[in-house]
Amino acid sequence: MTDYSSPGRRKFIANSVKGSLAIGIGMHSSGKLLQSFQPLHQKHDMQTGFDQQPLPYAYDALENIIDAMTMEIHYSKHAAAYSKNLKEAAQAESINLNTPLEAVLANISQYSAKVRNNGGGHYNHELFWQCMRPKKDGNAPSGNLLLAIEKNFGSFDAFKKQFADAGKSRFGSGWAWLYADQQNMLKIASTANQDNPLMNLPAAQPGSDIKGFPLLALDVWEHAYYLKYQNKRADYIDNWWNVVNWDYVQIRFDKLKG
Ligand code: MN3
Repeated sequence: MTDYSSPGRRKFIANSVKGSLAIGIGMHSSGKLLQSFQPLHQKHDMQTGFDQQPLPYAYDALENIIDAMTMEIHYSKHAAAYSKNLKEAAQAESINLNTPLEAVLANISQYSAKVRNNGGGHYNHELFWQCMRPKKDGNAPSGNLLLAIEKNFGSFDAFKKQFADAGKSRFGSGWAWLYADQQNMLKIASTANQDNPLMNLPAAQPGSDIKGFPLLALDVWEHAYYLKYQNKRADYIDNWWNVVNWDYVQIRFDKLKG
């Protein structure tokens, strides 16, 4: 039960309101100019906490696209470490653990590399698990999401090719994204390391132009596929389409209207 009357909670709400106003006039509370950044974290029922949530299926549920051992190590070691390290960094940098993680990411340039790497790492993996489900024949989006994909990318196949290319061409470790930009246009991009489209990266940094609300996330770090696919990242991506949870992507897409 959330205690809205507690001093800490009131302070958080006051700071949130102050933050929203600051964003509204294009200024950060420190007085630094922001690049017309929208308060994306206000999509309230999509907010992410700092704790790792249970995996929504068993480790072997995505066989034979992603093997059980990869899922177990990925979830219980790699992803668990991002959450643990994020909480450590948050304490060290006086970040209120009741803050939605999206709000921290939207102001990531204020924080350390540890918050950026682990905050992104935790957020991205929480999203990634939800973006998958057991293999389904003819797996594809439908309805208004499919129409939007066709409108933005020409066809579902053209979208898949462009998205897969983003993942395949990411040098080193990173992610491929389908996201909605600040005009709610669908875009595809790849980010390095654990960066994501929610982050307000300084203009000079790679990926600073990728800003919006993430709809679909693909982890292309080697730890996501190496046990089964070794150096064949392209095969991992091609197979991954079979386990994409389009119902979940649709839920996120529907939030754009609100
Ligand atoms: Mn990973």
